[in-house]
Amino acid sequence: QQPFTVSGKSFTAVAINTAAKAGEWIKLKLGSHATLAQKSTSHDLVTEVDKGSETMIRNLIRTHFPQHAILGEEGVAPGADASARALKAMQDEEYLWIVDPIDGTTNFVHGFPFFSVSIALAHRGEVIVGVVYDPSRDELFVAEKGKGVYVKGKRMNVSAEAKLSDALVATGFPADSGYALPLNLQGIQAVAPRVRNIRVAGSAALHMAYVAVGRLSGFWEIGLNSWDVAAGALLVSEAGGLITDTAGQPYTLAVRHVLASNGKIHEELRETLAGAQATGF
Ligand code: 2AM
Ligand code: CA
Ligand code: CA
Ligand code: CA
Repeated sequence: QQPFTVSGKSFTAVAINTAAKAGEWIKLKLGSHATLAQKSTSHDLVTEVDKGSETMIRNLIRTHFPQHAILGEEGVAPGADASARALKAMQDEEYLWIVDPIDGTTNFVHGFPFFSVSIALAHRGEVIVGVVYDPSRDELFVAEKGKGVYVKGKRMNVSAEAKLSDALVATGFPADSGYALPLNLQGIQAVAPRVRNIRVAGSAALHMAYVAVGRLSGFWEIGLNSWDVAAGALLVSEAGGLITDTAGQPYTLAVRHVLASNGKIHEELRETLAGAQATGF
């Protein structure tokens, strides 16, 4: 049996079709999102569209692979502890789909066209398929373990910048910024003078996809969850980049403080964050 199929059904094809369907539906709902709720604070939003997208994704995956487990953001109680517990309970499943039905909800709510659908499939804790879909630009970023990254049928690679001074990097502010906000500000203060520029566009998954295809040289963020990172992590590594935690340790599903890059600027970026005590560790 092929590792990327079960009874002739391709995991990747299902991931692609599911992300595209959910993304198209999200785009239709842009500007008319009805019920808006605050999950924990005014920084932490959820709409009916997040929930509808997750339901659609779960149903599509279940139709094709009823025996697979699914971990989705909107199926987990808010907060870092609940997220970590949910992952721990599921990470050893033979097949686990890890889903962020809208990554960049704040952008979606404000109509800022930088949000995505992120779908990953892990086999016994290792990500083997990662798909990030940007409905605003109709761009689908696809990675398969050992097979590289494709966008619109074209093989993609990370960028070539070898020095931080030539790098365009991105970061993000996670919403429950209690402990992360000061770390982020310290990190930005230390990194800004050493890079070409910084972007903070609001979707961790899409930022990582951009690292994979060479539009960004690097990305870091403190306090993410598995569904923000899993698909993007495979995109980055399959495009020839490096994905670790902010201390430089190898990526696992449990990593929350993320450092992704083209590989060449990784150490310089890590050192800069460490020097500013902005790694979250
Ligand atoms: P979301 O839109 O799916 O919630 C922006 O910096 C990134 O942080 C986005 O990927 C966003 O994902 C994520 N994020 C938003 N709220 C968060 C929270 N309460 N805790 C951790 N991450 C969050
Ligand atoms: Ca959220
Ligand atoms: Ca997210
Ligand atoms: Ca989300």
